[in-house]
Amino acid sequence: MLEFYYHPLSPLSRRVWIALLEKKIPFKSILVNIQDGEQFKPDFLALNPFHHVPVIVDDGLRVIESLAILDYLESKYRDRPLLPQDASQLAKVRMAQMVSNNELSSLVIPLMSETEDSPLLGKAKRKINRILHFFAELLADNAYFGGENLSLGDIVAGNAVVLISKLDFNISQFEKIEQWCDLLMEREVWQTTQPNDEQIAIFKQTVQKLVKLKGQNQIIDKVKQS
Ligand SMILES: N[C@@H](CCC(=O)N[C@@H](CS)C(=O)NCC(=O)O)C(=O)O
Repeated sequence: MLEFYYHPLSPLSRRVWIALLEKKIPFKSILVNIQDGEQFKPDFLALNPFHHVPVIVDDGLRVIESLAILDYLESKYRDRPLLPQDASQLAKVRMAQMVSNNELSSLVIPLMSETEDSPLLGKAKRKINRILHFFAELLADNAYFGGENLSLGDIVAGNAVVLISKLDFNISQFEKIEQWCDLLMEREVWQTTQPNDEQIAIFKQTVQKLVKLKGQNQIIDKVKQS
């Protein structure tokens, strides 16, 4: 059976977790306790030398990198497709996925670690505004990025936007985005995988600790490039 190495509070693990459940692929989950540094143990490093979750092992094939895993699952398990066939719908799904991955994901860190008066926090929030405007335009009158059906674009972007809405960022000024988040959260799979407020508070503390440990430089660089 497919093995899924994950941590429930890892947003990038949740991308894969949601896809596995939405596609109803049978899998065995294996918790990697990244809060206790389990990802640095030799057994796990043999699976992913870059010490990140998620990882899957399927039919003897090891796959790392959440986006590569999502493509693999989509290509191998054809039932309940999460990518549209139509070229323009596919372009929208991929744009949502890539903008979320390349522009939005890193902004979750300043939201969790910076104080209210921090210029970095202000900059991150302004960029999140731009991204949510773009997502609202991309969704237009559709329920999801790819039309009427859930897609990988919704899984990758939705996972980040729902998390942001639970942090210090009010999405209510974006009516379309709020409706789309509500639609996602009506799905059973999203309710199963969504961390509760207490878990989000723990995640926030962990991120703050990591930021202190690694220093601010990496975050500053990422937000400055934005
Ligand atoms: N590019 C990777 C990044 C994965 C990643 O950064 N995972 C985090 C959790 S969200 C992690 O494992 N952190 C622990 C560590 O890096 O030591 C992917 O998309 O899968």
